[in-house]
Amino acid sequence: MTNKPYFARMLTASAMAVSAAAFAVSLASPANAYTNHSDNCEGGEVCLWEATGYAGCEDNWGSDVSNYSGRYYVDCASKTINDTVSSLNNQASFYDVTVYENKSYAGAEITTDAGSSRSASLGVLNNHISSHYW
Ligand SMILES: [Ca+2]
Ligand SMILES: [Ca+2]
Repeated sequence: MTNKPYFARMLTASAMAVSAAAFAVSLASPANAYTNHSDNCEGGEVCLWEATGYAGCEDNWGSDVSNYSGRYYVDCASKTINDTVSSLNNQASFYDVTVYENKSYAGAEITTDAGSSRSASLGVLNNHISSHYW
């Protein structure tokens, strides 16, 4: 996998964003660069991996997803996201993201701060996440 959340990569991306945007893009909309369910784990997204340590199948979302059922990893078309996520990375600059045990943001929950990740610390939610909310 090439989508590991190195802090160096994040810093580089931030520096590039500042210089490239030249403040033309509103800083009040930090999440507007994401692309849901794309090939890459990008800024403004929560990136989900099927295995611990940011390994295995991966998917990425910049918006809320109320039900993982029926959704599949972008690079593993036959692998369902529901109840299989074991690590994640919050690539947002400002927003915390909360993952939930059940669909519709219900059940046990764990919040991950902006710019933080969980390599193997999802606890009871390991292989049980079914929705996430920004
Ligand atoms: Ca898993
Ligand atoms: Ca679940």
